[in-house]
Amino acid sequence: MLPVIALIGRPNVGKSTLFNQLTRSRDALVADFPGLTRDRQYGQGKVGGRPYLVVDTGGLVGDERGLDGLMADQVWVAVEESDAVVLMLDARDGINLSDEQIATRLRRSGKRVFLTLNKVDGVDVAPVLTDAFALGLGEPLQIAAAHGRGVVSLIDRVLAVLPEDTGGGEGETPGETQGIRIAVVGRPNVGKSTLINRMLGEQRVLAFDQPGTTRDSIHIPFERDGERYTLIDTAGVRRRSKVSEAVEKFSIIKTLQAINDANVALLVLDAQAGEVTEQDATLAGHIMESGTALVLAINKWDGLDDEQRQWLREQLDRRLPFLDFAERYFISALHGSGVGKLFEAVQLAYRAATIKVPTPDLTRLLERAVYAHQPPLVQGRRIKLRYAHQGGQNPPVIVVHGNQTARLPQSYKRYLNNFFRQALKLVGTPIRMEFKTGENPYQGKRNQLTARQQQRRKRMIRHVKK
Ligand SMILES: Nc1nc2c(ncn2[C@@H]2O[C@H](COP(=O)(O)OP(=O)(O)OP(=O)(O)O)[C@@H](O)[C@H]2O)c(=O)[nH]1
Ligand SMILES: [Mg+2]
Repeated sequence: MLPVIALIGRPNVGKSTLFNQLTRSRDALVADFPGLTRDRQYGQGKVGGRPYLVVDTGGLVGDERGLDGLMADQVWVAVEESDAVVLMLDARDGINLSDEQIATRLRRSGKRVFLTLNKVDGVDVAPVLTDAFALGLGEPLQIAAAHGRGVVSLIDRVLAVLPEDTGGGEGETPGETQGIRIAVVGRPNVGKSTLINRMLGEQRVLAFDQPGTTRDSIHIPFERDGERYTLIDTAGVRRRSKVSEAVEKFSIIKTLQAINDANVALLVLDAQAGEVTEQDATLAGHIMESGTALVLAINKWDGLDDEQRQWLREQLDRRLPFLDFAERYFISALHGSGVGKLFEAVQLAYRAATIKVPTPDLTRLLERAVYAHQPPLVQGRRIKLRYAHQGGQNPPVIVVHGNQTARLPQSYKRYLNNFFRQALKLVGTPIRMEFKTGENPYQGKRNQLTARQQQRRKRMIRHVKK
């Protein structure tokens, strides 16, 4: 399961700055999709091939009351749901009573705490170090989040003590006994439990609970028409007979982990809510970010008149334009209409997500795409795209090799993405495009620089880095 790291600390210590650093690797991957807004609080990152989830929290003072108390409660829920906590201190501000109160509570939580001293750039940390040590959480790791200093060692240290993500997220094929893993996700009350009940109950399926899965999300293997599936249930349903009484507990962390564990996410929306909400869009964004295949189920479609249906369709186009690759299914979990079709949709999305395309075929497609529409000139030189190979599955990763690929405009990347999608008839899965610049035509041809030129070059590089 995707390990979860919570960032905790007083206001202004630099939690959000660190969050941005830790999730930046993913920025590039999702930046291509228009309309997608990133969640400012929950983000995925990857270091050395290991994915993780980071939670940024609001600043804590230590002894909040009233409304502040409620907000602080949220922070402690995040601590509860995480595998490791990074407690941030401010080297400029020093350690104060708030830090001590937070540290005390963290020590009692039994969570793994990584004490981290931020903003160590340009200050004498010696006195603060002593105070920090007195918090009883060991010696703090020193970082300067704003400059990215120490950030990788911090995450390395955290990941080293956390269990490997064996959930089979990105790039893995499902175990033979599990079949296609489907995460049913959505806001509270959209009808996830009813839908799961339908999917399991209506058909002649073999369903059984598999207890002992960590952190409350349960995996329900079953078979339908000779195809194996595993439903990953975040809705808090335990027994089929008790579905109607089950109180749904919504946890974004649990949801994100389920998405990451799944091959296909079944995102359930509530048609009778009359709109696509912010939270729907955020969940959709997370699914995009994780690269999981996607089927959109618009539930409670019964009882809407034509005008309401039309309105909702427009809402979907407007608010979730980046999900144009996913098919929409209008269903009623309550009455069962459209539910059977979801299985075909899931299979289709899964097949698309796990497609294997040989390099010559991909390269031919690339040539066709380039022939139809040339990449632009950059400073008088044409960007050349030479060949493509597949770099992964679920989602399919297409790696395009050429020169000056770093300068390809977003619009051209999008064009290629659409071209491959249409040519390969991929429905229900995002495609991830990576661009690599291969042999540099000027390689080995560079003139030797004189000592003075080298000095100058160093100065310029230093200047540019600032
Ligand atoms: N000098 C220096 N400043 C930093 C560093 N990291 C963050 N800052 C600055 O500290 C200020 C607060 O940073 P944030 O990341 O917003 O702090 P936060 O902990 O998220 O604050 P709250 O969300 O309000 O609790 C900003 O002005 C940052 O630019 C650092 O490593 N060095
Ligand atoms: Mg912040």
